[in-house]
Amino acid sequence: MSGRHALVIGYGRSGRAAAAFIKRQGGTVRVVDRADTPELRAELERAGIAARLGGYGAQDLNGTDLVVVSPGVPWDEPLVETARQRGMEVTSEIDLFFRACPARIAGITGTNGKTTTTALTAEVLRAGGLQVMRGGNIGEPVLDRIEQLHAEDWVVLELSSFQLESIERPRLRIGVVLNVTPDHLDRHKSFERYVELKTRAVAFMESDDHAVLNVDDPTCAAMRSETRGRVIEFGLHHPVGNGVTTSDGWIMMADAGQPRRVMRTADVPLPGEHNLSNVMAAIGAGYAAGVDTERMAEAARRFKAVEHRLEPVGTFHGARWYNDSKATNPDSTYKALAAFREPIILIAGGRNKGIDLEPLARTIARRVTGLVTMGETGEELARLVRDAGLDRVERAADLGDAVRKAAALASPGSVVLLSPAFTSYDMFSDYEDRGRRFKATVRAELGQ
Ligand code: UMA
Repeated sequence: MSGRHALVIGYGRSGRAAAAFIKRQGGTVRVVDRADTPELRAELERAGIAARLGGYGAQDLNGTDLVVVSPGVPWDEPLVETARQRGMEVTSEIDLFFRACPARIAGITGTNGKTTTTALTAEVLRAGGLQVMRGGNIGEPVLDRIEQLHAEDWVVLELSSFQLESIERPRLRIGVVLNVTPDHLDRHKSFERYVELKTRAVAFMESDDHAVLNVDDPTCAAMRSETRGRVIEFGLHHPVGNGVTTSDGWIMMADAGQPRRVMRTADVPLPGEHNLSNVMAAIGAGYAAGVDTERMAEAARRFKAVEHRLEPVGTFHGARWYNDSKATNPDSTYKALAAFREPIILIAGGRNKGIDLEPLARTIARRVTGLVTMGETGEELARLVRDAGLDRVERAADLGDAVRKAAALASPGSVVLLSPAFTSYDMFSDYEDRGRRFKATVRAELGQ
């Protein structure tokens, strides 16, 4: 980076890590960001970084030879396209990481379950005595920690489609693909393009790498023919040749020899079949890294829910409340709805990413006993769910109102679930902000 003049577009978690790395390596950094807030200004000043805030344009490329794009900035953003046309190098925090990382990288991607499986996989590998750094889309940038890594270490990365798009050669020693259903179509334009980006997680492998693929998902199963790596399958509903399966209440490892028991399915500490599948994926990754079966089982048994993914908030007036704010697409909400047998009061709604609301409305009407909607899609979702036959539907003005209305619909023994099915950007700064405010509001409104 010495002698390079970088322009970082977007000064969030990823941009901050990239800027710090480039400066440490002897390059100069300028930042542009569409936002302009006193906090952002203060932070840039503290870091001693020159910036232009409140927007950007072609003039910001003057004096630059390297453009670092944040994941939230479209890869075909006009400024980025102009940089390419001018022959400048375009990269990202995660791309710079892949280029310079001395350690082995295990990557987890898929539409849903990435964060839980990333956290689980990191625990499984650690239980095997391996040195592990966890990061990526899970909210923990890695480039600013790259100097801590050694060749024998493992990096366990959650990889989003935005990140996979921006990595020139995403070679993974272990690549896990959990599932692929329509998401982020506003950004990637077509489902085909989205699948193509997810496939990059296994497309750059060599023959001693491992692709861990969900055979219950046809798109993932088809990736078998897109990789040179060895395939480890996992599946609950389809036969597994070499990999992780279930039989008679046990998670089993089926490889060349006799299938071996790993752990009881009843000992999986997270609700729902999708979480059983996530645990099986992490076990597949652990197997690829050579972790002992008993160690893997121990790590999975003691695993705790990740914040904002079916995270228990507490029991109030006999109803159990859950924060599933990470559900930013319908498929994630379907999985949450399938995780409980109890009557469900659902809180949903937010900003739409170009998804048809009708199938969601029909599933909600069939599966829940009461619905409270909020945010930009709130009105339409409420109407469609009523049309699909559910009477107990309320429209909330804000989060506090949603919590009070859901509490009024709940009864002892029911589950109250925030699983919005849409992004949070209409009312909150991100899904974490939405989840934390939800928990605080529930406790303030209903706690003792
Ligand atoms: N910004 C612009 N122009 C834009 C978009 C954003 O200037 O067009 C600015 C914003 O004003 C802000 C900054 O860029 O100041 C934010 O950058 P960012 O949106 O890339 O967010 P980061 O904080 O850098 O977080 C990113 C990932 N965000 C996105 O992919 C949107 C985080 O994933 C990730 O955890 C983090 O890097 C560390 O790797 C979050 C996410 O929502 C969790 N991911 C999506 C998902 O999971 O569905 C893909």
